[in-house]
Amino acid sequence: QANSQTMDEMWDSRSSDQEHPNIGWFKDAKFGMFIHWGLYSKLAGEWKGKRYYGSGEWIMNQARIPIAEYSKEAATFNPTNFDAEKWAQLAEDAGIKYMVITAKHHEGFSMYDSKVTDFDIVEATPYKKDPMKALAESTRKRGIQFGFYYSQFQDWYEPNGGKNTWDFDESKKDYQQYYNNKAIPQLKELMTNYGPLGIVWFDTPGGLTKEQTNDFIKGLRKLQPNSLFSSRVGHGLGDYRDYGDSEIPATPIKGAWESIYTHNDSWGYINHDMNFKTPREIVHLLAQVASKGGNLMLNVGPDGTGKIPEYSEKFLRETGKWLARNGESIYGSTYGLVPAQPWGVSTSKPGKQYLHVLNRPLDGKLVIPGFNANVKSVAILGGPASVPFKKRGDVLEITLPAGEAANLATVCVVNYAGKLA
Ligand code: JFZ
Repeated sequence: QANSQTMDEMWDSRSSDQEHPNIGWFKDAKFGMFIHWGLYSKLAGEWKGKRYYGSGEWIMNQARIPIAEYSKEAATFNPTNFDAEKWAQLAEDAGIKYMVITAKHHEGFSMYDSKVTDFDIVEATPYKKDPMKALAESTRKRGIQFGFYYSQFQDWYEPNGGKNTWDFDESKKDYQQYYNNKAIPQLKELMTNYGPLGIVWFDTPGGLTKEQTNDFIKGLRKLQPNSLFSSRVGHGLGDYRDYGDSEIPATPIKGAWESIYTHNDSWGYINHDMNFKTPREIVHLLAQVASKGGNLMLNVGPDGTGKIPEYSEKFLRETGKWLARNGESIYGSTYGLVPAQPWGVSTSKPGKQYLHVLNRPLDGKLVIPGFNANVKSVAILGGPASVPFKKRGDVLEITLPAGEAANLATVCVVNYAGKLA
């Protein structure tokens, strides 16, 4: 809907010698938290008594709300429940390694202290504080990489920003004017005032040629050479690939990449969406994405008061408990060498295959075809250091211990010698 370019146009597959020198932490991180938070969070998927389902952050567009009306919402936006320490602690407890939050989404409202516009949380709301300052500190102090989402092209508040077709005529817009006077100066603020950023997450590119995009990137890189830029900066540029929303590639991918998922059916908070993925579903997603070599960035949508939905909090904590026991199979792993099986998926570290049992066979027997390396031992993470296994030619058979029924996903570690081909 929002794209001016297709995924293919947005990405050239790149080889490892072109990788960003700071890509290592990202490849090891595996689990990120995405946060969509803005004025739309207060609207919560409702406008003038009518409900809108999915993508709550798009309500201004969905309901064709004029800027003059939408911007009035800022006067009553007062997120007094926001607590940076709580959010960052939840992320840490969930086993999250990086956080990316919307500094400005398509609605055009700045959720940080911006001198570029008055339409920001400090000047336009009764809250008057900069939540991003606090969040940058709280995450960094816990060793969590912090980053900003910034909608660099779509800005429905600006006469020259992309894609507000209900207040303006798109054909009369001067995108360059918008880039020069809002997007670039704001990105400079974000990359100057919040300490080292792990990521700048661009979205839905438009209005720039490839050459202009290159210049745009070069200018920003000077401010923070270590920050990673998402592929949605456009034209096949950026430091790692983002798949389309809720998409896992079919085959393992070598370069750095990320799958992004909503927790319920929306990015921005919606008060009538209870379709939250369970802890089991989250763990299985994480294992599936890691088995292809990628990161999972899972979204949470805090409400307009700054509260993270109770199910997001509860289910993330349970995910964190699983990771505390099984994280060795996720963090720092690379894609699995055992292809997906009816019982589950695998991840790798040198000399080890981690078998994630997502569907436990009723007889407890795992069959792993094509395991043509010498198996030394098989262990269960957080369980027995040695479990029975047999080799029949290239077929490895493992007998899972009884019990484990409550485990969201049992992980077997196969220690082997030689090369799995
Ligand atoms: C964009 C936004 O429009 C949306 O509100 C949300 O922030 C999401 C994370 O990103 O939506 C997109 C952008 C790209 C694709 C899909 C949805 N894509 O490439 O498949």
